[in-house]
Amino acid sequence: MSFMSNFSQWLIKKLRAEKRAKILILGLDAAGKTTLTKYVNTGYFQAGLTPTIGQNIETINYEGWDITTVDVAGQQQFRFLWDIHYPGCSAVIFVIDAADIERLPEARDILKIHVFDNPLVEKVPTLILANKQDLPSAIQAPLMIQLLSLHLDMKDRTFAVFDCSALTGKGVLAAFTWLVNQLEMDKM
Ligand code: G3D
Ligand code: MG
Repeated sequence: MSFMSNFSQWLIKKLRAEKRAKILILGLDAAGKTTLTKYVNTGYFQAGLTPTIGQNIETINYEGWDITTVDVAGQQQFRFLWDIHYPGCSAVIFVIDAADIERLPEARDILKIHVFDNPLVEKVPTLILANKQDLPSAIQAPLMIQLLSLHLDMKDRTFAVFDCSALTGKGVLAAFTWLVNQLEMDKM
């Protein structure tokens, strides 16, 4: 059994033990949300997933684990619709394509609207993933924090930025370990 399969089983067990955790995965289209979700789910990379076009909501249900992925890009006029997902959410994961520097301002705008300025998630931990670290041009966490002004905007929030690759799996374990630990602490 591969390391990631072991990891997936460990994660599922851990979240089951914690009863139920609804985790929203937000981010621009093509950031890697579906790939990441499938990776965590199965323990391996899946190429050729159907690209997200327009409004896209995916829900993955495990016995004790409920992940809803929400693609928010280009949906400003429908923003009110996203609000139905936030209540009861235990954590937010915001996925960024760290190799797509051109879209960083857009990612920051969406992060601001849906996370920084969103009172519905102000108390939940936020995991920001600088995804696609397998690509040489990917920006790493310390610079990402500066470019997105996270050290200023998120100073009153529980958050962390992790480098990862949903393609190789590198960094995914560390990131989800942080998230699970936050969920456990919230239950104490
Ligand atoms: P989304 O769900 O956020 O819209 P997807 O994004 O999961 O559909 O991923 C968009 C594209 O990025 C996919 O490629 C996917 O394989 C790729 N991708 C996702 N994560 C990584 C990563 O960590 N590294 C690299 N190099 N690519 C990644 P295609 O070619 O199918 O569009
Ligand atoms: Mg998708």
